[in-house]
Amino acid sequence: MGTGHKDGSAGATRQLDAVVIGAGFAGLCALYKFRDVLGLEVQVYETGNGVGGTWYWNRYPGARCDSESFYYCFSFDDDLAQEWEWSGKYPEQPEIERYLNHVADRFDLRRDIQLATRVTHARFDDATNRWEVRTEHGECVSAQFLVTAVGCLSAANLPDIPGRDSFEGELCHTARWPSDGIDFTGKRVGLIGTGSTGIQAAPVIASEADHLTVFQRTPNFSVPARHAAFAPEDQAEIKKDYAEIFRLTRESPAGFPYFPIDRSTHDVSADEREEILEGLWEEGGFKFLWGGFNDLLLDPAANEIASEFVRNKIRETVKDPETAELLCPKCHPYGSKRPPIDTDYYETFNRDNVSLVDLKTTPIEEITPTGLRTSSAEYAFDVLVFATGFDAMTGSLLRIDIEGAGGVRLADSWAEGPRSFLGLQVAGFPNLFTITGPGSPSVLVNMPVAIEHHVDWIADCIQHMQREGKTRVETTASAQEAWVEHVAEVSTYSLLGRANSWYVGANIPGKPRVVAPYAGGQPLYRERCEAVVNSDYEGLEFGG
Ligand code: N01
Repeated sequence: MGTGHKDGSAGATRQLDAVVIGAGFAGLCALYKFRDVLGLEVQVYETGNGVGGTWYWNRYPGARCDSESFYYCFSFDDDLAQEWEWSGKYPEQPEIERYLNHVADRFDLRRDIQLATRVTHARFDDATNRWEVRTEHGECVSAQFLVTAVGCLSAANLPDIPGRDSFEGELCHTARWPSDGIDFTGKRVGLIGTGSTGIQAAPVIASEADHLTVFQRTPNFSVPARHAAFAPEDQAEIKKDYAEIFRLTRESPAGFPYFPIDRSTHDVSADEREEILEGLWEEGGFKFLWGGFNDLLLDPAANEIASEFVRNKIRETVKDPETAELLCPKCHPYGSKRPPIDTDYYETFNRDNVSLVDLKTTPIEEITPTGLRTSSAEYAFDVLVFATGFDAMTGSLLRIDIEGAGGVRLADSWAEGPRSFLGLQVAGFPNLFTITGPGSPSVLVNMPVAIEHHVDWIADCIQHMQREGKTRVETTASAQEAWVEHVAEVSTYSLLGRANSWYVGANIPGKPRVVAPYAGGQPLYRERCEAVVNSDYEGLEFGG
């Protein structure tokens, strides 16, 4: 389809079929599918100096996957799945980055990826039905389709704490970790944040530093990962069953190769319940969330039983009862904040060189040149680590100035919170597709599974347009409205919106409170996406 030149030289604007923003899991998958399967001319722009997205940026100590390696990967190519060897259940960041680099090489993707290039603007031209895309380097290209593969958790949130820039030691956000690392030996370290990242980082920092002080605003429920290396026979077993494993990931509620058990918490006796919860705890990982009782995220009373089970595990593990109580979440249901899984997180608080500060009772007042001052004490640090998360779901999209039909800006369209059709298209923004956009299950599903589903759906839609000779596709305002209402309604049945979490934008001051991911589960979502295709794309309008 494409007619453009690739050298970016002066003269006619380069004409592309698609621009993809981002070269993480989503961008790599999209490039492969659009270029090698559909035959489109595609340019990928990536801000980082390497491919990998999340797995390029998040190099903090302890960074590792918390879904199991053998299904936190691509399923689109059998040979790829058979060839790649994972070292164990939960690989560390460098291994996943190596995997994504292998994918880039294996499918010769690099020639169409421009690294170290941030897309700053994208403007839709109504007259030509094309996007004009500009980069930080002043390049401008024209593309029929704009596909965002920017990640749900990539716009780092560095809270504007008074005095932050006066700190004279080393200050670093976990999602912008220096590539040569930080040497904690002999250092006094302050760690702000106890989400999945802080919980992964704390044990590793504590094992290296002179002293680690963890600043906790909200305690979190964490379940042990129970990481283990794979033996050769484990890999062989997995590979024998790969087709079935991938099928289950596509059919299960959250993209894992298992389902919740078909009983509710109240269907079983107290003893049996304890036995089941104990079994899930011993097995470790996300099964505690997605493979347990089927009412865990629906029924507050059922949830409280699981929550108390985890609290008791914390009390058993942490020797100092006061610290243990501070670590026990009491103000939100288990799973309403994205629960971490960990390796020795609670055990870390039994070390002599680790202390915990409760920011609920003693909030941070300022960062000083030498450390940090709370309402009750002053702390001196050599290194301050911000594990303070992300402007999730919308941040990475809204940091690009996206202007749709009639000059409407995405930031204005979403001023009251994100609005989309299926999390894939936005009314008023023709030919824009948002991979794992807000309004889709995205972060509530094992991400590579959610990504491959979206890339396939978008590719099918583009093929449909090619067949019909159409150059423009846009969701209708009414289809979008109905979907936004459905997403909001479904979220009322789930406990997911109950906490002040990034799921609802509560971690970013001033952000509208909206449950951004679709909480109806993967099967229902896929059914809706398929129904759109089968109804000749009801909810979308084609033109050109
Ligand atoms: O970020 P978070 P994260 N003052 O937002 C605290 C994925 N992930 O980077 O809870 C003091 O969860 C904040 O406190 P509170 C995963 O989906 C995956 O840890 O808002 N504290 C919280 O404790 C995860 O959910 C992997 O009260 C402040 C913490 O900082 C998502 O990324 C690994 C503060 C932020 O927690 C985000 O996790 C890691 C302030 N001003 C992450 N602002 C995998 O392995 C924020 N906090 C796949």
